[in-house]
Amino acid sequence: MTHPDISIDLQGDIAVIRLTRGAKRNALSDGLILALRDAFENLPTSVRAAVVDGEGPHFCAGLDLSELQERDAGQGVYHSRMWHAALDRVQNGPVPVIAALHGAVVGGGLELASACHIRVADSTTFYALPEGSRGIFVGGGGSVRIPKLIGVARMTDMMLTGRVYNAEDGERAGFAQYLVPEGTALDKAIELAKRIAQNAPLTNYALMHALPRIAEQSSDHGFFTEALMAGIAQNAPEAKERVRAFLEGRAAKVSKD
Ligand code: 1HE
Repeated sequence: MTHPDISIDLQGDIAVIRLTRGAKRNALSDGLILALRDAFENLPTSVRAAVVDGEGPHFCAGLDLSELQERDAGQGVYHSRMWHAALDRVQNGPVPVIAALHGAVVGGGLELASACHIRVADSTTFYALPEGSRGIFVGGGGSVRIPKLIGVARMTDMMLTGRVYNAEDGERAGFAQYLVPEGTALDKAIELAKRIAQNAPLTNYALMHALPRIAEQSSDHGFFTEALMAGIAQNAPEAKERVRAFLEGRAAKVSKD
């Protein structure tokens, strides 16, 4: 059973998960957040990579402000933890996830985008954290994930001053890894997902689960974890076959084109 504000389109080994609440700028109600969690928890095992996009002129307007009723402190904590659990399923779910961005990527929408592994933005994209001017704070993991993309200083500035980054400045600042012409973010994201789906599953697993942890370890621990992950990955039969294929001239060379 899917939620009316979400659709899941299986295209071979790719899943395109779309927010379909365009009339409300894909504002994330509690129901929609839980539906996102369920979608990532229940992806068919045949899926090897996923794309998240949003219907209509904007990727996502963030938290559904109409649901922001009077909560006491405890309820606020539980609400934030619900978002954390859902976006953890995006970041640490079964497969790499690519966000296809356009229009507003603001507040909780930016928190969702930052839980994905790659972000592709079209030229209409803009980024903001209006929490600062709404008198609230991020609650969907933004204070952990967004500084990893753009740094603490930029995030502080955005929240203190309401600064909005356009697509070009946003790409330079580190929000997105790809900047593409208007209307082409989804196509580019699907192209990348198809490429990612061809990787050895253990390589994708290492990039999702080992790399972020290594990046937070001390150098000494990081080198050791890296060595363990390298040993495990190269021991897989698929890795041996891929190396053999290159040595026998059956695999593509690295090319700059
Ligand atoms: C909404 C929301 C929403 C639109 N919650 N209903 N996020 C924000 O502070 C961003 C608020 N939204 C906006 O600034 C603008 O809507 C947009 C720049 C995203 C888009 O503007 P526009 O002119 O294309 O659309 P609109 O006319 O403003 O909105 C269309 C409808 O969507 C309208 O409802 P309608 O019934 O009058 O048609 C809007 O009320 C509705 N809508 N955004 C509820 N966010 C885990 S903590 C995370 C904390 C946060 O995310 S705080 C940031 C919240």
